[in-house]
Amino acid sequence: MEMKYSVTLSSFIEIFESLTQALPMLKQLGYDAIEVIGEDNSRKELDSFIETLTSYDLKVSGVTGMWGNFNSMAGSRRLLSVDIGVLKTAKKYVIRCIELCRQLGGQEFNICLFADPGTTMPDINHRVLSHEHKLKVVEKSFPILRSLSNYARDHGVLLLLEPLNRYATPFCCTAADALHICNAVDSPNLGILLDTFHMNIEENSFSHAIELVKDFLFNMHFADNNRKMPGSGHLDFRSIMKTLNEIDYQRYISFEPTLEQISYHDSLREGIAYIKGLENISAS
Ligand code: LER
Ligand code: MN
Repeated sequence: MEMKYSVTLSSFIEIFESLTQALPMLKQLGYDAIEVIGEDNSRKELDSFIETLTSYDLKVSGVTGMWGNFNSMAGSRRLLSVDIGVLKTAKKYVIRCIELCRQLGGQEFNICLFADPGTTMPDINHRVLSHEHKLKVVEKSFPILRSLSNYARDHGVLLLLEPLNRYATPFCCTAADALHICNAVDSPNLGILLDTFHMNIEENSFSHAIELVKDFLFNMHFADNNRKMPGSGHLDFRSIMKTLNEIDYQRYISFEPTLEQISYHDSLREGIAYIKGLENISAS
């Protein structure tokens, strides 16, 4: 199987090492690319960043959307908002990230669907919303997603819907939810990104979820159940890799762990080695 490996730069937020020190280490450990944080950079910063990456023979796989409560701006990026001003801000954000992705030579940008605060109560009883409730909230976004997908297509970038678990946002939580939205939007430029950390909470089965969306699956985020590198927790990456082989997945696997200063070199080394060891796990 022809797998390509990336790591999200958002994983390095707590790490005190300059990028120029971290990049050669990533290359040496077997990473092919990095996924860049979806925030503003000046043209000058971008140019020097691209130069540094190229010098280490690393690519940009894509741009990670900063949604939810990642930072103070992320909260206003709500594509399911009923407020026209907020919607405009969210659309502008997607457009900026598509442009950033194109400038960096990346392939994809992930979208997570957030609504206005108070739309749903934080659910301390761990319930999910009914299919009808989700549909009522998400269907307003279909024309927006269609026009953003067209914009992304014109820039050579794929827009990927990433289902998140119910505690982040309850409107698109499963592969089936994302598939429903993709079918309704009906744009060949809108695909799906599955994240094993969120899947662990929401899906009945890793294999069934991957198989269900195989024609739309253009990126995977890998983290274990504890949001550390694969192999540190109890997720069944054997079955995940086996299913990815079965569907002949040949896109990026982007590791998206929460790294800690004390252990991050070892984690990055052990995690990719563990997954590379499962690369040829038989589909039979
Ligand atoms: C957030 O939990 C996440 O998984 C990110 O990929 C969202 O951009
Ligand atoms: Mn993710």
